[in-house]
Amino acid sequence: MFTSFFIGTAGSGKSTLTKAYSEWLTRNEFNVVLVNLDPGVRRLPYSPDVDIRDYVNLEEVMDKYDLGPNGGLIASIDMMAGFVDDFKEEIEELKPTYVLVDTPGQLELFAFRSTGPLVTTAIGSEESCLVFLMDPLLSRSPSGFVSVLLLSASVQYRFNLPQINVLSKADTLKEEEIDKITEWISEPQKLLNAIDQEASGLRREISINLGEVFTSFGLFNEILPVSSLTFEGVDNLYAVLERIYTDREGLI
Ligand SMILES: Nc1nc2c(ncn2[C@@H]2O[C@H](COP(=O)(O)OP(=O)(O)O)[C@@H](O)[C@H]2O)c(=O)[nH]1
Ligand SMILES: [Mg+2]
Repeated sequence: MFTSFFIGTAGSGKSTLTKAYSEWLTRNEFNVVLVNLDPGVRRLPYSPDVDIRDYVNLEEVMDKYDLGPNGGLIASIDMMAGFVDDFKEEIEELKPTYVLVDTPGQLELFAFRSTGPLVTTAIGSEESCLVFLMDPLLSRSPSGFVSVLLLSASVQYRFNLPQINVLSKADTLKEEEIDKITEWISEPQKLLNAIDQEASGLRREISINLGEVFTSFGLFNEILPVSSLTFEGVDNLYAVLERIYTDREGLI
């Protein structure tokens, strides 16, 4: 069982990529289970096989504890922890080869509360990987891209699992923008040079020091431009995930 957790800021394209990747896997005759972990989502682009909303209902939580939407979401996510065993059982009964987990809309609710790491540990397998979606709009400018890398590093630090960085909605970027961003990853000095031109003072100093931090996180290894609309890069995503899963199996 190979588990991928799709994680990223609100609107970065997690649910849509979960759907696109499952379609790609199904087309290639793999056995896939789709898991929705967002208790507050009203409409999903796919129909989940396992759904947190069957266990925790946001509207009911809001009514029961007299909470607004934000408080209700936080409470719902915290409650999720109580159902991880049932959840795991439901997934395992379906005997999937691939498990795709769509995480809650707001990254911070999942990543920065205790539930996130608890759930990835409980329902993940030895072969688990995080797929971190980078917002294309923010990734276009050098300083915006540094912010995105910081967020990715923060998630990696929090979960301590193998992590792939995906440049999401690649179809919304011009080819030269994709080339520039991939170049920033393969040749970090170019990112630092671009920051040198864009930022000044303390922000510039900090960005340059961050270069070393990103290197130690392995963030300058690879970024995968992927579009759920055109399916560009989805085969690459599969190849990179396979490489990670195979490498891990080799370690066991
Ligand atoms: N053009 C384009 N739009 C996308 C892509 N992926 C997602 N979107 C759109 O971005 C919005 C947010 O996507 P969603 O998957 O709900 O984001 P989530 O909050 O991270 O789950 C929706 O309107 C999607 O249709 C993509 O690859 N290309
Ligand atoms: Mg979503």
